[in-house]
Amino acid sequence: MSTAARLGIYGAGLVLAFGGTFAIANAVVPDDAAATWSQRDMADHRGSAAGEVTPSQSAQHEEDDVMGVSLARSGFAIGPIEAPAAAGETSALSFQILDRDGEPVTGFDTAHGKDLHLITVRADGTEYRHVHPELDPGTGTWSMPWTWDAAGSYRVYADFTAADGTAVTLSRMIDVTGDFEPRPAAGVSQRDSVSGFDVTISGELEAGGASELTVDVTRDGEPVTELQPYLGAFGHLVALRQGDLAYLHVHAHGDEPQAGDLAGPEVAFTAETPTAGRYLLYLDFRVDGQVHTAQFVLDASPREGGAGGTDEPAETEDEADHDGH
Ligand SMILES: [Cu+2]
Repeated sequence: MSTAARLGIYGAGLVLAFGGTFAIANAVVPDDAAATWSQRDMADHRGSAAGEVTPSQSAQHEEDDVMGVSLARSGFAIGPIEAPAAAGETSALSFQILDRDGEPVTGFDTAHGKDLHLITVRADGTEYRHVHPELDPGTGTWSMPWTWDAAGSYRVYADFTAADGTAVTLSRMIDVTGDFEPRPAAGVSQRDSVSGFDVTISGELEAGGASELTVDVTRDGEPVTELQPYLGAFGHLVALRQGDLAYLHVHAHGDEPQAGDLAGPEVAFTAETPTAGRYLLYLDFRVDGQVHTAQFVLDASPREGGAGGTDEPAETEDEADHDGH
């Protein structure tokens, strides 16, 4: 038995012997010992959850510094979100971005054509929305009319660039009451059909680096070449990590298009994928002034898996029937 484990039992004995609270145990245990225990606990939890850890699983355990899973970062915080409590009710959705002093922030920098991008998604990856609330510059309150279409737990992201140029994505969870029907986890999907458009995404996500992704838009089997600029590009792609809904950096290729420019049928992006695992992707694109959203699900391969070897992982059925480009 390790010293730390013996100390642990000794600590537990103290609690029993003195009938004390956890606060007493903490008070008599040196801080460094407590730190050792919590590290050991974390290691135990990983081991028991994953069993024998394979290289590909260990890639998923790599520490990463992702955006969008915290309500505070880089000196900013997203305050409580006011929103309709139940599905189908209409009122305002509103919140403030707060600075280190807890004061509402009233000055922002424009990025992708807007001062703040609001993304909402249900915990199961459905009910995605990407919208742009209005700022009341007097109070720092962002708001817009709002109705939830379905009950459940949602993550609400605020993606903005502060006046000092810091790009931040903060989020909060919010529960919406009503009849809740969770959807089963989505499988890998590289195609979507929305409003008569067929959209395909190609490219391989690789953990720990930047991956090139290309979307291809057709309508009735014909390439769509009338993609209009939307949010500073010919499409806006958001990627969320399944499991914690971390928010990834995705950049559109090319210079910012001007009004009146058209493009298509292909649009290229670079996505930074922190870990192996499954990712949910949402593409907003605009044709004839209408914005449509296509959804995809991709798996990121572990970094080690592709290094140097020629043995590619076996193709899934979905990939096998997907003609090369
Ligand atoms: Cu936006």
